[in-house]
Amino acid sequence: MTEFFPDVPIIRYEGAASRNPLAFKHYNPDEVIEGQTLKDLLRFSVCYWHTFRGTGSDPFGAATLQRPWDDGSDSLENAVKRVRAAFEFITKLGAPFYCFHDRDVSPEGATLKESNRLLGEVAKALKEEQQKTGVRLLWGTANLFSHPRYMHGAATSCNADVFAYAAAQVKKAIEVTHALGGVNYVFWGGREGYMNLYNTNMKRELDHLARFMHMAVDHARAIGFKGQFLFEPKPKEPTKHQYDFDAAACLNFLRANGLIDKVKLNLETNHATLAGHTMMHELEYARIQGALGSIDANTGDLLLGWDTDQFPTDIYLTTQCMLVILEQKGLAPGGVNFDAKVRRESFEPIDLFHAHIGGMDAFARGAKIAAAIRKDNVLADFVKKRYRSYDEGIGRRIEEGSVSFADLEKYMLEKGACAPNESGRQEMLENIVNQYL
Ligand code: XLS
Ligand code: NI
Ligand code: NI
Repeated sequence: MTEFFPDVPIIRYEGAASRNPLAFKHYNPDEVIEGQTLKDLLRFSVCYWHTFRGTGSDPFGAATLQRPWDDGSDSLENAVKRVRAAFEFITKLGAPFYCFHDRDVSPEGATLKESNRLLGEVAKALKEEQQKTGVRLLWGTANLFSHPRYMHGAATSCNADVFAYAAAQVKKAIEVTHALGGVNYVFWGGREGYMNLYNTNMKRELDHLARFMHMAVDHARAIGFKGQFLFEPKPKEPTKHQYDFDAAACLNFLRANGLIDKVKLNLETNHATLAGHTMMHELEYARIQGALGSIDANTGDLLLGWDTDQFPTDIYLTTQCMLVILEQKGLAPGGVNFDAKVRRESFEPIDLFHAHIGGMDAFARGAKIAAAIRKDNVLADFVKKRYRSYDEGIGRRIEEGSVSFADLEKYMLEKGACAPNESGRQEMLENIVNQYL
């Protein structure tokens, strides 16, 4: 089992006092938080695309990352070898799940038939490793954005053949996800958006996207896939206008198209901030509508305006995420997937371990801090009290829907003036939260 990372032992929990960079300081998988082990609460997942297909190239420079097991070729042999390296990594890390796009794990063939065959071959190796290690598939997805055929989008392409090709690709990806026991399937829009309305029929594109999702869900159900479908919001990249801009845009799309009971959201931190929201906002917005399915855990850089997909290390951020996640008792069948990549300067394989250990520790610590805040009810009590005017009297009648504008006018004419406002105490609450960090 130490073929690819010979210098790395199984990563273990050593506690906060440990100075071992290859040990968890906070992620003790067996520790129980609000009735669940951290392992079950967080359901960590390693993403295949950044961790095993990332090269470190950027628009200004070539690949930098050293991946000795990868010969850089598109051969099936190389793809299978990569699977072995990936499972050694995931197992040593102790992550219970992984995720992939079809084209991360297997190469694109000259024809659809050949691509499907290659994916089927690699899936055999994935299945074998899953059985050997007990690692499970959190979600599968299809890459509908890299190949030039998707230049105008996939389900929203102006070219019906491209729509058909994308459908065939997703059909296969769902089948492979099902065969590997995947518990979710993700739609990320990729190029589903547009650059300029002069050449775009927005109505038709959105209708096509809805049709596409319905067909995907129908096919999945027909073959017996019981996993959860997830839609991942992302603004700006790669198109100027993404149809899946944020949680609000995605939920509106799902609701308007009869998909709201079939598809939940997979929320990513860096996408939230690019959309001008905090991750906590996106999580809460989805949660209150029963649509918080899973998360892509990463972080952006406030000084850089693009999707930098960094590993999350900010305890303040993870605490805020966990406050919302604990409120809905976890994410299962979703999980915490590290859709994150090491910097191109962190080019050694060992950097992959440091990055994931840090992310897992940051979330474990955030979970413990959030649980402590929740145990003392410091925020919940304040919020409850803040809205108490709706618990009785006129407020209660407003919430019940038993008053009209005319009733409210009468009420206010009689009363004359509003009850005095009370301070929002934002600074005090921020100070209280800091006491738990
Ligand atoms: C890209 C997205 C992508 C999805 C899966 O920015 O985050 O990685 O998570 O297609
Ligand atoms: Ni993502
Ligand atoms: Ni991203």
